[in-house]
Amino acid sequence: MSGWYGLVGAPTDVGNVDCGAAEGPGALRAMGLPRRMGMVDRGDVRGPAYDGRPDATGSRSVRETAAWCAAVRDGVAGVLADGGFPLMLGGDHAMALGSIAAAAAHARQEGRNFFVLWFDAHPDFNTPETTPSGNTHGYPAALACGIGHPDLLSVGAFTPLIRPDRLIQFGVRDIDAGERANLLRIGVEFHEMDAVREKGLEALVAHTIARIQAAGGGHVHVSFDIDALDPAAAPGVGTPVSGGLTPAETVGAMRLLGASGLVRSLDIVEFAPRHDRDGMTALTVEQVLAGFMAGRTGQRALVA
Ligand code: HAR
Ligand code: MN
Ligand code: MN
Ligand code: MN
Repeated sequence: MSGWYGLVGAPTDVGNVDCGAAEGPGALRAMGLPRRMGMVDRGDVRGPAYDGRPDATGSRSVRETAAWCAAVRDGVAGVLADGGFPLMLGGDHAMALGSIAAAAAHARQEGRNFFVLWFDAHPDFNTPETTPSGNTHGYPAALACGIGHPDLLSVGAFTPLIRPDRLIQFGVRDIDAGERANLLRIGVEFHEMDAVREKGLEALVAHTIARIQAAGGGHVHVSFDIDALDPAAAPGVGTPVSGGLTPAETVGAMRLLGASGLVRSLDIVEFAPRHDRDGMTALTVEQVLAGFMAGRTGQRALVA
């Protein structure tokens, strides 16, 4: 198991005009998070500026999103190739197309099953046909499953990057009508907040880990959108939705994921420092990450 974390920053909000996520990586560095957590900072990837003009499909900044995602893909692939554990720090959630493209290719090369666990208030399962906004940060989970704009699908070396029954979502509570139809048609497992309240996040995640282990294990990529958390604990996001995850249950779930030894790559996206209050969101993010890392350390001690 990789002993070092390679931070790849993606300072952009190309997926949603001026939502503030471009300032995320710089703010977390300024607060000293990567250093405190002992990460290897591989710096920021770069890409073009936002151009909000919709194309013929109604999607905004597709070319710019594709360029950023390709840079993220290469940055994350570099960490994996060097034997590290990539932490992609967004940036908006469109960037997950890049990290998932890298993780899926790595999993395939190593002969592992590939799973994605998606923590988010939003399923990000729109296509150009269903999007209400044209914002590409509403697309990445659908793109990973092989549906959506061809110029974005081409960021991956193959498509779909993931079998739809191997994408599992937690905490979703703001689902557009057409996007819900997409999820049901493609066959994605998504746990809305009422199910999380009823069954408990940790129980749901433990069940998912057991299911993955029963399928022979694999490479699990966790894509964590900070707006999955309740805005009371994490107000620093561009698209807050009330009724979200508590920090305590999220830390517990992330600890389980770390301890499972299955997770080999991670995104933390949509941090918008301009909407934060007294550093609350940054602190919550650090706790969530610390829970994950502590779980992994324990797992390493167990197998040592
Ligand atoms: N579903 C809406 C759209 O597609 C809003 C998507 C918001 N996405 C994020 N990431 N903040 O989850 O426009
Ligand atoms: Mn590897
Ligand atoms: Mn998202
Ligand atoms: Mn979201």
